[in-house]
Amino acid sequence: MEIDTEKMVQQCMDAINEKIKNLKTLNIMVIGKSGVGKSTLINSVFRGNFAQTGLGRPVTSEIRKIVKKDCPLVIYDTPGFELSAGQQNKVKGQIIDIIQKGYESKDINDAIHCIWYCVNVGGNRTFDSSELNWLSDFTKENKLTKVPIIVILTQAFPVSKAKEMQKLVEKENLDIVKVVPVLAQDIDFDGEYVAHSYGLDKLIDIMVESLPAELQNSLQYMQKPSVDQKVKQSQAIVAATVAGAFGEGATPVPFSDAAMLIPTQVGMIAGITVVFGMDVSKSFLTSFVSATIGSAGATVLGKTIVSNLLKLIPGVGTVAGGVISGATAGLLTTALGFAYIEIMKSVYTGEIKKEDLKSKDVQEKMKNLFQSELKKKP
Ligand SMILES: Nc1nc2c(ncn2[C@@H]2O[C@H](COP(=O)(O)OP(=O)(O)OP(=O)(O)O)[C@@H](O)[C@H]2O)c(=O)[nH]1
Ligand SMILES: [Mg+2]
Repeated sequence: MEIDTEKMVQQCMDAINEKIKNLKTLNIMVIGKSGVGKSTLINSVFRGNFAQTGLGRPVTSEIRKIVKKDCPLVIYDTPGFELSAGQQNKVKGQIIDIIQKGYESKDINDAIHCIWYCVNVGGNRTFDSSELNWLSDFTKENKLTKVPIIVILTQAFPVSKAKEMQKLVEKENLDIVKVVPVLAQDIDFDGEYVAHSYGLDKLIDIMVESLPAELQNSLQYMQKPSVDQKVKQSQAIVAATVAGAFGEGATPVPFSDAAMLIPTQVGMIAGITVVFGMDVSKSFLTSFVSATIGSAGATVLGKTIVSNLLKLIPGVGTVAGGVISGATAGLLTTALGFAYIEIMKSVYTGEIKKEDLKSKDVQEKMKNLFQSELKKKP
């Protein structure tokens, strides 16, 4: 069984598209008074300028559903949310209705998975207790449906005021997941002073903790601020791949059939690419594959390449019996996964430009990354 670089890269591209298509839809309900910064927050957390794709489709008089084609994210926005006495209960009822319907559908793609309840910290606005009362009533109605509620203190500057408000909300002991202060965008005070955005990565941490396993990839695919969570989820993919394919009881792979490892590795690389939400081209993937497990045009994981690679793994240098054990195959796959995560991270943070992947420097870097991972003792 043989496979060449080009074929492997094509398989990666196909797997990436397939995985994106199969992502479950993450549904978030964003609640908060007009002007608190809901749209700004949504656009800072998720790629694709969600809150700017028009006003969304009105679901009720107060609630709009923002959908983007081929995107595993739906935002329910409440642009007209005011807390005038008459309106309070009406909107609450409408929101509960939507949650209830999703809950009853038993379809994960239709359920509301998370509520962002946004309260503005603002410069000199005073804290409005009616917001807390509304939230307190709402949590009671959410008793059965148990949608995780995150209270987000928006435009959280000055920090001291945000902290004060955080304590105030926490004191209420509401049935919520967390209170998190967030400044979604920098505030520039006439060039004299810049308050830097903060808290978005913390919000992602809380989301990761609150969402079920089936939605973690969708969240990572869409979220922008936390590269740490992308890395974490990618590492989990590597671990699951290796445990699944080469774990306890795995049959050794005959040396001549080293290409049998490829489909597993293709799935893993595709999974990591999706988590980073990055558009990768064939040439990008070709650069990575040739620098690590193959060389351009050559057969990937051909006998020679494998035996050369195996020499790098401590204690495996002399392969007996012409087979690759499950442990060795796992090691090879882990090294490949970790090297790919490093590259994705570097590209994501702008440390390396996508176009530079073909350059000699970066090729060398990838090769070294992979080989130093191989040399790590399990
Ligand atoms: N610098 C800075 N400005 C913000 C931030 N959040 C909101 N703003 C500003 O506050 C104003 C209102 O923000 P929006 O995001 O439109 O508020 P909204 O809650 O979506 O308002 P509605 O759609 O009317 O309900 C805009 O001028 C934003 O630029 C932030 O984190 N940093
Ligand atoms: Mg808005």
